Amino acid sequence: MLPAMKLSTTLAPPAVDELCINTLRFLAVDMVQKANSGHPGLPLGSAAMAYALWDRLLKFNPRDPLWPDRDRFVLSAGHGCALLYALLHVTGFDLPVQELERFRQWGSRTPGHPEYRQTPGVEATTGPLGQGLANGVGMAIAEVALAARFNQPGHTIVDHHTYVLASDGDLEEGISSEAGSEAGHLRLGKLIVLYADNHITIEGSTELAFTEDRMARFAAFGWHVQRVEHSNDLDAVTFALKTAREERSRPSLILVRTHIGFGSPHKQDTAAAHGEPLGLEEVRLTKQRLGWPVNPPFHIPEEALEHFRKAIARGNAAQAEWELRLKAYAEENPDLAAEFQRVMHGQLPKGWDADLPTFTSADGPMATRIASGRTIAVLSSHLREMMGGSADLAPSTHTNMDGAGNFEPENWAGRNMHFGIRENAMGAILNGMALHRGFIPYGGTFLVFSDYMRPPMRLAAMNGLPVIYVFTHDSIAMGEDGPTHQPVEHLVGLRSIPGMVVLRPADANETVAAWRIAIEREEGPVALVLTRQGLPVLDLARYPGIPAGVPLGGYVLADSPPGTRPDVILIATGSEVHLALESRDRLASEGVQARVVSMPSTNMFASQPDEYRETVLPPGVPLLVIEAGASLGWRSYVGPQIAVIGVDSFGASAPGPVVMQHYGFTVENVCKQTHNLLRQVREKP
Ligand SMILES: Cc1ncc(C[n+]2csc(CCOP(=O)(O)OP(=O)(O)O)c2C)c(N)n1
Repeated sequence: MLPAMKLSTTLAPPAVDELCINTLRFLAVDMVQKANSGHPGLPLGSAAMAYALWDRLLKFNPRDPLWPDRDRFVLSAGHGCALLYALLHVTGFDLPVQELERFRQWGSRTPGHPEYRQTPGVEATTGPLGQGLANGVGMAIAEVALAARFNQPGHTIVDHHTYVLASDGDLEEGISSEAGSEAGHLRLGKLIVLYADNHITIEGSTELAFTEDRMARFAAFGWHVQRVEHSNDLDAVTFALKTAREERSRPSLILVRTHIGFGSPHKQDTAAAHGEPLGLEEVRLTKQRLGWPVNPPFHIPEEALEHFRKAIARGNAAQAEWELRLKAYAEENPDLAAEFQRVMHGQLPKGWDADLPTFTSADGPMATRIASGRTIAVLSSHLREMMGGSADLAPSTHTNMDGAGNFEPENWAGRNMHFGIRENAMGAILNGMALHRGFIPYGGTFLVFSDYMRPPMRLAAMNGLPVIYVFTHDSIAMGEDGPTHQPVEHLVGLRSIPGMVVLRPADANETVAAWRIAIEREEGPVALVLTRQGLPVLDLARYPGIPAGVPLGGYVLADSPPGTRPDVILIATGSEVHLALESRDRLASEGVQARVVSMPSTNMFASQPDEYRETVLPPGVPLLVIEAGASLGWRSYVGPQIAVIGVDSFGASAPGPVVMQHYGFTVENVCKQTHNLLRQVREKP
């Protein structure tokens, strides 16, 4: 075993620093021990380098955790959150020690992994490894883009860094390569990653599975890389951080050799320190070894607290100085200053939706991806804060903003982002941009590849981040590319994410309405699910209910004759709405009166009051759902008298209409299924 004490004494920092670092270490250890759950190893090993950053460089104000020009700090290795909570408490955020004592308990502000909005000072929800690092890339992108837009000669109001503390797991996850490559390409010089290189993961040594040269890897991505031999060497860590800050044209990786469970006589440098309490006896031994009183737990020496709390004065002063700068800026640039405040608060400007298009049947057939592209063109001319792109599919997803320029190192004012074929990083970068604030971030790909982006989408929903996804090629109707490219289970999968609004518009006008919802939604992400194939346009002259109906999630598009109760209700989404309308006509000629309900968003429909839902779907009227996606979900969703024409197997390679025909998306089949359903209902009411 490594001679732990020797390391700490040979590299002993000055007394107050050591006191502070040990305060962090043992707050974390005591939190985990009291909860009898959590991860003490990373806090013990990384406390010193985190302290160097927070004490000597990080620009933050515990009294105003959301100060716009603060540095961002993301603990990508979210399992080490006891360290973050300790830092937040001692530096004076609104996180009393009682909250540390309630680590991982019901209703506490110290959940098992950091959760955005739960704890002041937590910049991002982390825990799924790699995501935080990529969030950091998004934040750094937001910073340079905001600076490019708002800073004026002689007036700098956006100027902060993004720091990430990452672990082996973060770097093992593929997303770190996606995001690392993108960050290097973009030359995000104000992104600094501290990598806790402790050679240990859950199963044991990193020798088991992680032997590449990490520094060479990041250097190859275009990063500036440095190595610090010991986390406890505060001066070396500080020097590396300062060097990283001076490096303006490359993101920085600082590999810091840390020792998991530092100080623990029996667990240091072993996986046993990673994810379980040290145990009372080992806590005692570790405290003794590092010269810490065994009791009471949660001990914070006054001298340490006093030192940490200087962060408040520092933060207040830094913010006050920034506010003066902002004032001077506002005097010379009143419009820009107002705009800065507006975008940072996520408010929409007056008239943002003034020129939204209305399409007529003469515009059809039109794919909803095309309608979306046209809508983006209008929206982006009013909403300068729209920034986004696609994972190398812009010509197909129609996500490019004409005239908005490319976001690239030579032009950080550009708004069209090129994520490369990196969906996972794209999602996490969008999250980072939303977390940073100042933008309406969006990203596009084929619906089938939303799978590659599921982890960050889940976090966007969990964090309530207003991120917009543009998913095109939304069903088996996309055709020839075959089952690998034909989404089936994706709609139900997306709908199953709590807080995710999924909208699958039926035509160009529903698409405009869907975009309006996406832009206005502040509480969470929106997935727009769009067709590759052309669709008839539902003329507002004939279907005036569309603009008001779409925000309700589902609405009556075409009804049975006035005064009659429908025999059946055809519920359809997206492209299948047209099939429902055609089938309704045919059914009428066969003596069956059908109502057509367009349901672009099941989630939004589900959140309407019962009275409304019952006017759309009166109890007792049989339902036939038509959707080119997995049928799962529909039955439980709308009730017993229901049949579903869906896709419960993978698709097939052939022209889209042929595939649709083979899978039963035909007027004939809809009519046949309707008759079957009505028969069943009659026989078994
Ligand atoms: C995507 C993802 N997969 C798996 C896990 C479970 N997990 C938590 S920590 C960890 C690895 C721990 O190793 P390391 O990242 O080096 O952290 P340390 O041991 O230094 O605390 C794993 C696999 C996770 N949090 N996220």
